[in-house]
Amino acid sequence: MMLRKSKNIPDGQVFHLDSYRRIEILSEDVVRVVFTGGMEEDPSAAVVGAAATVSNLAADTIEGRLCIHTGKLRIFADPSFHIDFSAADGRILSEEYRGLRVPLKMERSGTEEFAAWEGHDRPVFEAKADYRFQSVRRLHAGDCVYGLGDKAGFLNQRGYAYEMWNTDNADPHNENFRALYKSMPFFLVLGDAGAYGIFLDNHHRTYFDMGKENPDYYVFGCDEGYLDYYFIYGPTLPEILERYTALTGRMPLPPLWTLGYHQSRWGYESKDEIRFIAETMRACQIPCDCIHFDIDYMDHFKVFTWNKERYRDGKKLLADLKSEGFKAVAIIDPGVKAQPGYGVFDEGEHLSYFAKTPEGETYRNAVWPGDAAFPDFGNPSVRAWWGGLHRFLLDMGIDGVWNDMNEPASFHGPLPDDLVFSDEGRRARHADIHNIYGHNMAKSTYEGWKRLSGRRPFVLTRACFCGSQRYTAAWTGDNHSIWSHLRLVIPQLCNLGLSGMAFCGTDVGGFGGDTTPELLTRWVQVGCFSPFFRNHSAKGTRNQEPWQFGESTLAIYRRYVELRYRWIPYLYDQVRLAAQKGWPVMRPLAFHYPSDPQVREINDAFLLGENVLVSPVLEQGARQKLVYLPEGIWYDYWTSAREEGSRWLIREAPLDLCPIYIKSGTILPTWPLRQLIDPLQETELVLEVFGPNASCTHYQDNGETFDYQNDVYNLYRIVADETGAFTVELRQSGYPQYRRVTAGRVVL
Ligand code: MIG
Repeated sequence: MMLRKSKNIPDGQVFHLDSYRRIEILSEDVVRVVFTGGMEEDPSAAVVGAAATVSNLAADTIEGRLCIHTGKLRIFADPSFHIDFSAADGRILSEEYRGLRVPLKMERSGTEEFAAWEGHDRPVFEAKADYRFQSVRRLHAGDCVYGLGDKAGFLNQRGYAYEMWNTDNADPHNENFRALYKSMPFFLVLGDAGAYGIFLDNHHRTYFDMGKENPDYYVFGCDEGYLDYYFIYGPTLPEILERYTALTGRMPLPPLWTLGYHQSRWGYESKDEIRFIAETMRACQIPCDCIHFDIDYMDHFKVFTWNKERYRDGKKLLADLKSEGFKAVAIIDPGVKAQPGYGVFDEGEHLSYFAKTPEGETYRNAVWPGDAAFPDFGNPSVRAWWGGLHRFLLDMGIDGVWNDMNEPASFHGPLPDDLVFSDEGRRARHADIHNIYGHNMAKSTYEGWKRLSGRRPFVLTRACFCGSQRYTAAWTGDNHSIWSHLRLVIPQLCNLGLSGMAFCGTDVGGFGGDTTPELLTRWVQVGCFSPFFRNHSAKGTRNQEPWQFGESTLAIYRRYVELRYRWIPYLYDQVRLAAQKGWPVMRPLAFHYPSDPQVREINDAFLLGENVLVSPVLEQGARQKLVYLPEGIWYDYWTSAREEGSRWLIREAPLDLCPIYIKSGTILPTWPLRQLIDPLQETELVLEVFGPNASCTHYQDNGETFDYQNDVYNLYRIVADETGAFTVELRQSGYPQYRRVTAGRVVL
């Protein structure tokens, strides 16, 4: 047995229950529980944080029960290895369920074969015998469960069962899906005693039943790997996020242009189409910073090549786009066309960098280029090699990289479990590293790009694991142009944000199927507030660029993209908080109003930062919206009407209106309207002041380099009085300052 204790942990903070079980006290609020069953410990893909010294630690054993006090938490371990947690004042936070799992005997009468005969899916009966390692923990009345990555459905995941196994499933995503592209085995429980989080650091296949099999408890567990989890106390959700991301890392500041509007489609099949999109975007005056290049730009879908026919003169195309102010993001899939004579394949073969069958042959499966080999991203040398291949894209004039198909997906059946990969120098089976394949690919891309360019990289990924926020933004994959998928946007992005993935978005307008003008309109009203903002759609579906549905749709679309562009400084401030504290940009109301039971299950509204509440219309034909305002005073963004909180109200919401409320006491920093983001041009900050004694902290830098790490940035503290008159204080100055700070609007 090999012990991999947490970084810097003093011996006195490690409690061995027996030779296979230990508890590590990482800080006053964070506790790690490791039950290896004698297995060798895996390297963690997620954890980068180290332990702190806990000065007021005390432990005693009473009647065989170990009790550890940290000052904030009490941790108990009984002789049957039940682990319980309570707050320092004795309130129980989370305790192990005593007794056997008792799946509810839900009646399932009728012969399912008959239904299957007509083509109905057989229901998956999750109730399964105990996992090899598991923790069964009590659910208390009123507990809500959040997090768990990109799982489809509602904000509160209580009552559903999930699996962590990165899965590309093209069927319309629904709340009954057990797995999707991402594995983020971290959840938060918000209950009456406060909130806590649990991160199961196991990148094998894992299971989470959040009270489906029995409403009295939840279960998380695994049959492969072992139990290694972190209990993270709050009691508030922001504190949990801060501690969870201290452990697994935070998003780095992205290039500022990536917060702009992105236009994409699979596929723009030629350079002429791309040029047309760029020209029309400017002609229609839709602010836009980036065009995505999907797989058609490649030569026969070979990664790190260029299609010299349909995308002839690629360098010129990209240079022309640049001169019009567009950035370009290119897609890269993991599958390398298995074709002798193709440099990337030959080199990977020569270096033995591809996954092997147990017999030692390079494994092949079909993806877009046909037969392909799969790089072994768990090997640091493979990551360095792959990262270096991006030199090709950089030299062409590409600005960012979009990683797709990295679950990994394959056309001829799934990759067999026993394929040979590696996990940081150790031999591993595909089943062992499947869930971190996308994570390691994004890591390789981020690190390669950073090394090659010296600037902030932009990576976008479909598959990921906990900790991937250190390298990449994420989008939610192949949604459809259906209203239920518009309704999915808020809970899915809020839960991704609560899982540490602050920089995320959905395909605006829907990827599969034909969108409608009304759906697209309502989608952009949500999309313009999502951290990553891209309109993307699939081949063969109706085109959904903003101008496709005539003048009136275009006018509304433009209005919301323009709002986004004016709000870039505010948005960037929220992104900086994500980089500093791990707080999501798009937050459920419960994040800031946890003691208001009304908000714990709000699926149709969210907070952008702390003080902007967005409550979009998500139903076809609806022209009113039922809005809940939490405690305090709020201002209607459009009419400046002052509204009392702690109540529901009905807001008129014609097709061109998305209800937005700003909390009293807020200053929104904005920029004048532009067609693209260029921080070097911004010499004026325009403030929108809501309510008396409002304030904000605003951050400014060049939006492109890592110079901010050497204090090349400004931090403004802006405070208004009861009349709205404001003063600006510079807390840090290391970058050319705004020449003017003006009040564009004062609402009292
Ligand atoms: O199976 O590259 O989710 O965004 O346009 C299709 C083509 C493969 C799936 C991605 C989608 C992308 C598409 N890809």
